[in-house]
Amino acid sequence: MRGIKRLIKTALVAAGCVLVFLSCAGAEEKGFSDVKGSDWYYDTVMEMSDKGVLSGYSDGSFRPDANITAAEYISVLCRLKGLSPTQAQSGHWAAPLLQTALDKGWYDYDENPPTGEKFDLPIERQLAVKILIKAFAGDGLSYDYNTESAKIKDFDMLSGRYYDTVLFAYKDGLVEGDSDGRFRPAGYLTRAEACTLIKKACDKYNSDTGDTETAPMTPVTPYDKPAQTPAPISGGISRNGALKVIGTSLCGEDGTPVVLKGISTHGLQWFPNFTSKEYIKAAADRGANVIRFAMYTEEGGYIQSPSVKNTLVSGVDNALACDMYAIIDWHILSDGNPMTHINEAKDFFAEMAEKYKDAKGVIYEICNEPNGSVSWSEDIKPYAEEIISVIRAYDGDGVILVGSPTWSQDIDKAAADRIAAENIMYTCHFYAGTHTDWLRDRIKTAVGSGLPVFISEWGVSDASGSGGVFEEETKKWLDFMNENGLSRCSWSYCDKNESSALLMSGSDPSDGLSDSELSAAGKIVFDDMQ
Ligand code: DCB
Repeated sequence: MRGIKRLIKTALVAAGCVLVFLSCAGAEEKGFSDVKGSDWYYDTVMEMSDKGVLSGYSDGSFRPDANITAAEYISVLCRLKGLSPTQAQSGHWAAPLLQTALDKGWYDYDENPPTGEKFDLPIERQLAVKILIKAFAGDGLSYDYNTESAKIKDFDMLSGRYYDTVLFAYKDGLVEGDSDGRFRPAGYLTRAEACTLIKKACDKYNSDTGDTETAPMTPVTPYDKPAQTPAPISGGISRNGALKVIGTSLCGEDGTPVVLKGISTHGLQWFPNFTSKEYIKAAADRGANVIRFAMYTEEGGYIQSPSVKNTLVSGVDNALACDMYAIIDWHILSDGNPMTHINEAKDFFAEMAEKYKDAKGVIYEICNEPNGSVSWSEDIKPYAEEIISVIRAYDGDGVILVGSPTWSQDIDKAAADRIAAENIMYTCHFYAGTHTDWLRDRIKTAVGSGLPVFISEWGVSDASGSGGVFEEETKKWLDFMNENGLSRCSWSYCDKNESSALLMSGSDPSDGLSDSELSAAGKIVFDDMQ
């Protein structure tokens, strides 16, 4: 019977029927009891099993219609890419290989913890595609956001963290929607579908054996515009005093336009040490005059762990002591509708506004990046109006920043339906590897129509926070921001192992930021502050 020999050979034994994965090929017997020549996946399943990429169960079946589990799917890809197992936390048969995949950054801890609790659950389609793309295409994915997202009927169901890999997979033709054009991001994959998906990637990237990394597909865009002289850094709180918004400009207390150039922390729940006075001073010494404190609401942030507020407060106090403006960022992200936690937000901003009403350096950012099925006029604007009135009850004139749909890119929607309040600005966020001319054009139009814009988060990477560094596109953006006097904070002041991080892993800037501690991103960002 098909599979029995292989089962013994590979010694992957468990009670009952076991899916067998092989690292070396050799088609011996043909056929699975439940895969017929007339099945749409017949050729693919046979080809993949002949190549030894995957095999069936010990009872001779392939179970094409069963959902593939995380362990099955990921270990197939690991073998295909020739990864070796590493020491694992769990005793699960797939744990050593999955540990390697985790270490390689194919997926994040929370998506499939090494403790194994999700190993035998069906893998979500969006995660499966992400892992496939990470395995075959690496980082630095290029695609056109508008073209690809338009192909997906249920795009608003796609979680933001899968955005770049899934859109890239659409661009490369690895994924097509179902007959209704839906991707069903949180749905599962059958084993036949997984087999087809993996085969498409093998064909596309021409690597069906255990080869190593493929070159990152970094877009090369010609850029011949001469470098602009950077706008001068405008000094800190002691020089500019309390900020106010005049027309489209952010201005100091005396009405002179100022440009804030600085940094955003990563999630405070993960990088609390970056709120220390020493770390903040290190950034100030490199020229930053603003720091944004990204207090995530989800992903282990404020809603689950309210004490992260204390981390934020100590960061804000330290920034003020370093003469830096401080942005209090209510960092919504995985739940893209600010209305979900409006009550918590009201309490939080009431407390912050009361505490900082007399501080000249505090800026409130009330919703980082709305996304998914959220409407400017129906959700964000009413949310903002409520929060602004809460803040204004204590702090009559502190600057307030407001986000917009599509991760704070839809400032055109805000421009068309503005909030009636003083001293507010609208945020626009960009990532150089993802957002290009079209977003600069949108900002230009919005500012031209009188909208005050603040870039409270931007990165040299793609929209996932990794990929790149996209130097050419970053340069275009820096020129653009300097020409237009836009204030900005770069994502992110941390040492996470991702290309948007400004510091090299393991950096300790408590005694100042040395050149060798700056990542490629950090060099670009801090150079712009000189
Ligand atoms: C924003 C978020 C920010 C996120 C960065 C990069 O999200 F405001 O929280 O940071 O941009 O994606 C990333 C970190 C990762 C972390 C991840 C989840 O760098 O280390 O694992 O957050 O906490 C954006 C911005 C734009 C778009 C999508 C996202 N976009 N997004 O245009 O599609 O999905 O997170």
